[in-house]
Amino acid sequence: MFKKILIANRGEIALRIIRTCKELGIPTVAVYSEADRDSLHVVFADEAVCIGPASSKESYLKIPSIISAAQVTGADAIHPGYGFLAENSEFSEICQESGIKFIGPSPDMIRRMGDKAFAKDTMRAVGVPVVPGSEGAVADIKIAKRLASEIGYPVMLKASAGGGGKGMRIVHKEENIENAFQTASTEAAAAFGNPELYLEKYILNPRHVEIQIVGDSRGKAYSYGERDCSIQRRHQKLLEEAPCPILTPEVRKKMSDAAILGAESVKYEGAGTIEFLVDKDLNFYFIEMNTRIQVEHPVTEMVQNLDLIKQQILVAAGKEIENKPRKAVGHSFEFRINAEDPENNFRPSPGRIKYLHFPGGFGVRVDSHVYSDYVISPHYDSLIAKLIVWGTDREHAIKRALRAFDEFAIEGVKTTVPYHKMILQNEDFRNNNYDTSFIEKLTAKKLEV
Ligand code: MV4
Repeated sequence: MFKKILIANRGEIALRIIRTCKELGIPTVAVYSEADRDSLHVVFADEAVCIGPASSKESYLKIPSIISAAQVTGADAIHPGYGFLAENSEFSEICQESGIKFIGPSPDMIRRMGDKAFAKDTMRAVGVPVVPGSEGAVADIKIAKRLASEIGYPVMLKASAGGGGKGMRIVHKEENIENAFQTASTEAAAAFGNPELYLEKYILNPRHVEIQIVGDSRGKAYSYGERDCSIQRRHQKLLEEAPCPILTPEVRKKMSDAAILGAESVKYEGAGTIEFLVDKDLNFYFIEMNTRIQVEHPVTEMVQNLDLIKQQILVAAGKEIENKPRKAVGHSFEFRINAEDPENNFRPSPGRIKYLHFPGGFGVRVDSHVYSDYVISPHYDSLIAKLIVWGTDREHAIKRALRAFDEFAIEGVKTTVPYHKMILQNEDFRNNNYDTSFIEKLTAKKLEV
């Protein structure tokens, strides 16, 4: 097992990883920027190294500083968390070259799954259902036009190096595809250094359902079930739930088996997420694979009674996975509490927390790094806490979530707590009658005078 693990991250996920390392008896090293001097992950870690000024580019993204911190403290493994360098193949490579175990997939795997067109081709080749569209990237506008007319409008243009909604364009009719192709590839080149686009049939108002996978070091992959992440605002997930309330046992099994097939076909190692779109007839289509632990991993932990960070560390240390998957028990939600003002277009609301009280009680978990008097920095993303609840079924989990939100007190900054309470009281949401257009429709309704 590892002698010492450095956590190359901050905020709630750094705390989350430190907690599991402590329970495993593994000493931890935190890295922090000058703006995070008073952050809890610095306090809870056994050692802490300041790696630079507030800006992420000069600190949490600065590979030489992070590698040096690991070397001077004698850390023999690095956990990247999510965001920052978690899916940076160069970082994974430099860890390998420095003799430090990167707790995640190989550089080659990160690169392959990071090319969304290539990832699709890989999945299609082994029979995982994918969205109908181009084979790989589309070379030019002429081919795009021909393909689109074969598939039928609307179609979607996506950047091969994009993902997570970045570099996507919906094209409703042929007269718009030329302009869309030009602008999307220019944007992709600017944003990702790669202009390549691929084309897909546009799936109308899908659900966004992802499968949690863990691949062991012997090429076997396990599925820990699905999460429904359809409640998104501008591709930012607001809340997630497990299990997905519209899947039948048959579709659930087929989707899980497809995810395992895809992961084993590339001998995937570590925690990964296979993203699908589900249409109104419960057909599912692979769209992307993420090679990191995700923000929403706790809802899977709650219904599987599993520590996913522990599984990641065990696999990276070449040990057998601890828990084999089981049928999900009960129902879980995660609500992302952001320091943003829902009354002001979700504008960030950094500042000092004047008063804070977190909810508790059976089936209530709060993953957060903030505390009373903590100053929320404007330098990083606005996620300040995740409220995770578990109930015996979806209705019970909703009731418990509302009870928990009533206990939630946070003063001094605006947060998305009121927005979550509004969603939980929405009839369509409570009746499980929603898809990825839910927030858009909710916003439109609110704007109606
Ligand atoms: C799609 C889609 C419909 N048709 N692809 C890809 C990245 C992921 N975060 C969202 N993605 C989607 N890909 C095809 N062919 C719908 C989504 C989608 C979505 C798209 C626009 C606005 C919000 C969305 C929320 C979830 C899924």
